[in-house]
Amino acid sequence: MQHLNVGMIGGGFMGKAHALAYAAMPMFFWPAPAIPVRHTIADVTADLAGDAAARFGFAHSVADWRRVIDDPDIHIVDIVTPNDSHPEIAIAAARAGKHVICEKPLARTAAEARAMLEAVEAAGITHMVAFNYRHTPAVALARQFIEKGRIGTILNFRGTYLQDWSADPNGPLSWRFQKKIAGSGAVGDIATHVLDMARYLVGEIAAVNAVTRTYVTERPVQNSGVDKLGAAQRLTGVPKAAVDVDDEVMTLLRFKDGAVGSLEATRNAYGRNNYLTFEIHGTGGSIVFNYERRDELQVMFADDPADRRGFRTIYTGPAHPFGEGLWPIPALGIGYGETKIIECHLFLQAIVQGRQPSPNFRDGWLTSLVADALLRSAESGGWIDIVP
Ligand code: NAI
Ligand code: SOE
Repeated sequence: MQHLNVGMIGGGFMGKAHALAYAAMPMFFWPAPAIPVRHTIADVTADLAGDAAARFGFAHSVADWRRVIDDPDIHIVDIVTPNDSHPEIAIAAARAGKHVICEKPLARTAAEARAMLEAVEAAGITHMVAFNYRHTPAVALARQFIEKGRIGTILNFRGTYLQDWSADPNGPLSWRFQKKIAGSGAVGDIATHVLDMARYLVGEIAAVNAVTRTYVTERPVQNSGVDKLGAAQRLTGVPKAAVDVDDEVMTLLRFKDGAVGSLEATRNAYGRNNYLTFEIHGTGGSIVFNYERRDELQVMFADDPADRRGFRTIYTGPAHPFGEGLWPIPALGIGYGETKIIECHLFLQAIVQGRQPSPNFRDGWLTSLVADALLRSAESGGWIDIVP
């Protein structure tokens, strides 16, 4: 069986999730398309990279990502760094002929994402953007119902992504609050996940009309060296610095095919944790999903007998998308890790078959175009058309 050597750049939260997926993917999907080998991990210092290698099972560690790109033994470059470094690393990796998977958002702006797309297309390598939530079996099942016409013509989409990890003003100033690193706040960080779902399930978005708000305009500065997300942390009695990104975005959506929609994304909604939801109504039924109950998909079909009308709950399992590789009984529990294992499987399958997986850098760029439009609409106070 073919072995593919992975060079990972970044040893933080997503480094952990992707490393877990490389280790576990062949245990779930067998025969695996190829065996991913955790070859080298890079971080910004030798200590951070060394720790990450020991923890995540990489054979080698380096303190400069360029050494991963220059290593002829590496086949895959996995970019799990903050958003500002995605373009430079991805473009260098593509030019060196490596296959590339890059975390979301693909870049800080659509212009950066476009340059990345051009580089990977010119290089002819396989590329993927890590919008993993669409790989939740219940979400893929929703798409199957839609593709089979089971809910008819889609009328509307209501999407939310609500979290509360940044509601406390004493939560630290991580890179996610700094425009020069993140590009934007809730827009790029979490609204893009909902936009990816909307594109996957309903189709291209033609126009948006958005408002954004920043509720906490300065935050305590961390001095630990390792940037903490801030979910469970409060820092008091230390200097503060400015937040220059949005905390929340709300928008109306117009889809190219005529459907309408709405999206709300905030990291300041006390009591909501990873409340990534959608509700879709069609001429033939409705579909409801909530990531906090991700084993379940609720469906209602208009042609159900009159005395049985109402939502039913389907528990995903072996009969559903990706079920052949996951657990043998429905509702044993799909986790965040499983979505990354499925993502890894789809990526390696595409590499071995010499084609592009979904979502790839084109999807990443199209989503960035909508994210840019949200920010421009919030500034101008009106509808913005999305023109690819
Ligand atoms: P993090 O802050 O936990 O980890 C980033 C790591 O990259 C740190 O170890 C940092 O030292 C390292 N790093 C920074 N610049 C580097 C460079 N130039 N070279 C090598 N290493 C470098 O960040 P996290 O949460 O892992 O986020 C990384 C990316 O993943 C972001 O783009 C974020 O938006 C995305 N993300 C996606 C998620 C998803 O559900 N798909 C979930 C969380 C993050
Ligand atoms: C923080 O909002 C965060 O880690 C995002 O960066 C991820 O993309 C999301 O999946 C979970 O929350």
